[in-house]
Order: sequence, then C-alpha cells, then structure tokens
Amino acid sequence: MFSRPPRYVDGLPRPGRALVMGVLNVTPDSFSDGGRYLEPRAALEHGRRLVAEGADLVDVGGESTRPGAARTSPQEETERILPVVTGLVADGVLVSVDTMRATVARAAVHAGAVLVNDVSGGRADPDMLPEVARLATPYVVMHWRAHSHEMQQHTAYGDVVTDVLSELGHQVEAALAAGVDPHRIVVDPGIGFSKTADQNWDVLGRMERLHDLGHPVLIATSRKRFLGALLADESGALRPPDQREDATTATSALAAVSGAWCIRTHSVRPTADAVRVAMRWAAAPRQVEAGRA
Ligand code: PMM
Repeated sequence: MFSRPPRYVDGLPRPGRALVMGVLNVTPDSFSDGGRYLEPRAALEHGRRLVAEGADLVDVGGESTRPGAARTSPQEETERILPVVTGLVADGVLVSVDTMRATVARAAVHAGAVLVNDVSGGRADPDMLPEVARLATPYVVMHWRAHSHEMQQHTAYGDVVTDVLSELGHQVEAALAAGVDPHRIVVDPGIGFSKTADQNWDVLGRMERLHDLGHPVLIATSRKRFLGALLADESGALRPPDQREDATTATSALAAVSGAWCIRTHSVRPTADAVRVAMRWAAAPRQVEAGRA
C-alpha cells in the first residue's frame, strides 16, 4: 500500500480537490503555445481567460523548456514575464513563476507571485535554493537531469521509477539543507524531461510511489510529445500538440484520482472538469453500505 500525500501547501488554496494550474508561456518558441502571448496585452488576456475557465493558479514562464530549446538571457526572461505577473497580480490572480533562475524568481515574487516553479529543481542555478529559502515561497522541485538542448541524451535509467524517486529525493534534501520550508515543497517527476515516451508512462502508471517522498505532487502532461506518440497515425506521424487535448484531459483525471495535488495544463476548462470528476469518483464509499447490497 502507498501512503497518501500531504494535501496542502502552506500559503496556497485548499479547495479539497487537485488544484488546476493554467500555463501561460510568454515565449516565442514553446512547443504548443510559443509566440501567441509574447505581447503583454495578449498574455494578460489569456491569463484572465485561464482564470475564467477555472485555473486556481496561472504559471507564467519566459523561457521555453521544449526539447532542444536554447536558453534565454536572464534580462530577456525577466522583461517578458514581469509586466504579465504584475498585471495578473493586480487582478487578484494567484501567479506562479516558471523559471530556473534565482534573479527571475526574486523579481516575480517581489511583484506578487506566490509560487516558484523550477523545472530544474534547484540544479540549474546554485543561487536558486537559498533564494527560495529567503523568499519563503512555495517551491516546485522537478526531477531534472540536464538543460533542454541535451536532456534527451540523458534517458538511461535502471528502473525509471526507482531512479526518479531517488534523484528527486536528493533534490528535495538539497532544498531542505538550503533552508526551504518542508511545508512549502512540491515534487514533480518531470514528465517529458530526460525521459522516453515509455519511461513517461512507467512514471505515470506508478505515480503513487511519488507520494513516498512525503510532499504534494504536481503532474504536467499537457499536450506533451508522448501523447502525440501514443496517438500517432498509421504512418507514424505524431498527433500534433493542438489535437492532444482529449488525451490531456484523460491523463489529468487519472493523475487527480491517483492523488496529484496540482495539475499543470494548457487546457484549463476540461482539466478543471476532470479533477472534479476524479474527486467525486474517489469520494464514493469503498465498502457496500449495510442494506444497499
Ligand atoms: N513542463 C513544461 C514547463 N514547465 N513545470 C513543471 N513543474 N512540470 C513540467 O512538467 C513542466 C513545467 C513544458 O513546457 P510547456 O510550458 O510548454 O508545457
């Protein structure tokens, strides 16, 4: 039997279901929405739309992490996200910042962001963990092996689930050692990061094991390539990102019923519906009540 994860993160909402995090990439090159929201006004409008559709948090990112992506300069990354973070915070939106850089995290938190989502889980920037400890914000530690331009060269595992748990466990230990509050740490297995399609499915299929780390779990499968591969046509051509929505809804429901604390998604409305379905499904009594057999 697996243990259930902690259900809450200090300082964030507790709606009694998985939280829904809407993705807002202020980048020219993200794999599914790159270039659409580079203009701050378009980004703000989209952020508001995500909230109207049911996002509990909006995750604002200024650097693409798609496989093969080159890095953005820290200044450029900050300039992309700051007007968007500031605008959404002014509207009362709970904003998360998707960054691997301490300086960008600090600027966003000073502008009102309430969560730092670091896909490198403290590994890309040595200043990140002490900075998050000082900022005292909730922090997503994602399993990470290498930067985007080379991450798919780092997919060698013994047993992928055991290795991801162990490596993620070390990243969490480093965060704790730097002074990050244990009640503010979230873990994420990094679906699509240094993992083949089959390895992503192995991690998802056994995602309850992640609860053994003792922290709430965030899952982000939205529109990712392994869904495109599963749904490839007869010639082997991947299903394109904008036609992976139903698959994303299915993985969101399964992740929520498996105890995910938060689902990160581009398509908020179906994911928000899926987590409600999952919650209701999981709430059904486990035993037949007397007299109803
Ligand atoms: N994936 C992407 C970006 N940020 N953050 C977390 N915590 N987990 C993820 O798997 C993750 C992430 C991939 O890029 P996208 O923004 O285009 O989905």
